[in-house]
Amino acid sequence: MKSRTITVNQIGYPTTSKKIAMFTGQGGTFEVINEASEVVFRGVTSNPVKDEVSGVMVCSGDFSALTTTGKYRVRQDEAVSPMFLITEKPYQHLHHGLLKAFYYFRCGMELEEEFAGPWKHKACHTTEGIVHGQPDRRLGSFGGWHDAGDYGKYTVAAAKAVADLLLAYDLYPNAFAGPVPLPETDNLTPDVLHECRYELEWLFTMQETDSGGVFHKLTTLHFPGLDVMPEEDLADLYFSPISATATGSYAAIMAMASRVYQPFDASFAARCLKAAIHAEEWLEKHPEVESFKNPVDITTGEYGDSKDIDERYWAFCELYRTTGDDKYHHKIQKLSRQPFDKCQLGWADVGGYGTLAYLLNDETNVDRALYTELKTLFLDEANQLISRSKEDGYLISLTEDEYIWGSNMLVMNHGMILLFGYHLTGDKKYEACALDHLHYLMGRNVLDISYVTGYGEQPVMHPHHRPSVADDVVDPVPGLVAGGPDRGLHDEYVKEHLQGKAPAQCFADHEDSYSTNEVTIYWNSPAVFVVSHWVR
Ligand code: G3I
Ligand code: 9MR
Ligand code: ZN
Repeated sequence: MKSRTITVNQIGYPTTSKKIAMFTGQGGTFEVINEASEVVFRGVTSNPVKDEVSGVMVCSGDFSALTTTGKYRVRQDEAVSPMFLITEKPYQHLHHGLLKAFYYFRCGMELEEEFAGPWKHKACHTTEGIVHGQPDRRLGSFGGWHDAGDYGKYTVAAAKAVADLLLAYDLYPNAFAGPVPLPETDNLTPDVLHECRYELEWLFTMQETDSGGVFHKLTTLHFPGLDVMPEEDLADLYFSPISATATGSYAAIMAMASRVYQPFDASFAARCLKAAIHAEEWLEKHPEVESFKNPVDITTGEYGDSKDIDERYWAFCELYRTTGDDKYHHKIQKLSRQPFDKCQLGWADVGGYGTLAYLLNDETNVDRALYTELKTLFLDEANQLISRSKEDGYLISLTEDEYIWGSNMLVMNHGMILLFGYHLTGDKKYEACALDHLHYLMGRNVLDISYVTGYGEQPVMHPHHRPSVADDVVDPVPGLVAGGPDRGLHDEYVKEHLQGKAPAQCFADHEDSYSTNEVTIYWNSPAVFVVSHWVR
């Protein structure tokens, strides 16, 4: 790392927003220069403070007063920041790329040059899956998105990703007005719904027809090598056993989809609702379920989760919002008395999605006391994110112990919580803090890196993403959000290279670092949500 860096959001800043650059090392006077290297702004930084999570002395320089559209850099002595834009809507291209990433994650169809450009490849994973433990039972389960840098498909991960995209569409439909374009683009149904339907159609195949229970995942027994293209990954596919967490989040996402797709395709909406209700019936019949563990011969991602109460809560909240049926309301009233986290938006902790579904109900359909309680809880969470961000050197809310595997998901999840804070109150402090989280993701961080491939002057170049490693294209597939710093040093590469680093520096832009530099659908999806707010 350079001893002195000036970091910015490498995409840019909206014209009327607060514009801050971060300086490591000493403070003092700084300048903003335009493309012709003319000085267009002069300012003085704040006093440097030691930021423990980032491991540096850091100070900030405010150039909010600069509102002329243009391309700029911040300069201080010999140090210069990456280039950025000031314009009314700087994030449209980024939004498009983050959404297009889902197309690149598609399984089971050829990605044609017309849509995929140089990242085209043949159809993959086109054989039936074997139900684990029942060698003669094979089921078709094609399509959907690969989870990540690996080619597995996992139900709980899928549910989180689709939930974020559908929530983004729900709150910000105008952000999705234009075509991506996709093979399905018809200018009738928004492309984001076409893209999610590709995943939902696959999810239908994960539900066991008779029982309504949902298989936890569909993967090979082991991860393939890093240089294997998807169509070359020909090992047998296995359905891992049904789990309560998979079934609960499946019920929730299907109920949500039923509501969102209703205006566009009533028969698809009806299929979604039927699937949701069938899954919910399985949950009813299975009140106590052992948590999912990988069968001994399967070593792909476990997505283990010891609690299924939050998935059940989310399912009831979505079923209630979609149907208005009191029987679901009673379940929510009962379950919500239990102690579990009702604000998280993870793949394991999904209580926040349930809470949001409840808070987005028409106010005439809610239990006032419960509504107020949940709203207060949610806003308290958002307020805490703001106080933590104020104390952070890079103005984000992550505590030291939140620099975990996939920390960028937390960065964007927190952005979502803050934007819902804004939605529920209209108070701009939430919006401003959410934007600071986006600035971190796009480069205003201690490593001076844009965590989105293909976006920004210094983006991630070597993600742990099999297609990007195995194809002959220099640039990685664009629009992918990398996991980000993980202070647990969970892979061999970072164990060897990053010992003793501060939490926010525990990241390596190296293809071997699967614990910091992999990409996943559910790290992209909250980023789509957050960016949607500024392109609406
Ligand atoms: O929640 C605890 C926290 O309380 C504790 O302080 C912290 C200390 O390290 O750990 C936290 O748990 C971490 C957990 O993620 C949080 O979600 C675990 O250490 C960490 O090992 C775990 O990582 C998961 C990883 O799989 C390994 O299981 C990631 O969340 C998850 O995103 C990732 O998912 C993989 C799939 O298995 C396979 N496909 C790719 C995907 C992305 O890498
Ligand atoms: O490549 C795998 C990655 O996609 C997974 O998310 C990760 C989860 O644990 O595991 C990676 O595979 C590694 C395996 O776990 C351990 N040996 C090295 C593998 C990477 O080359
Ligand atoms: Zn595939």
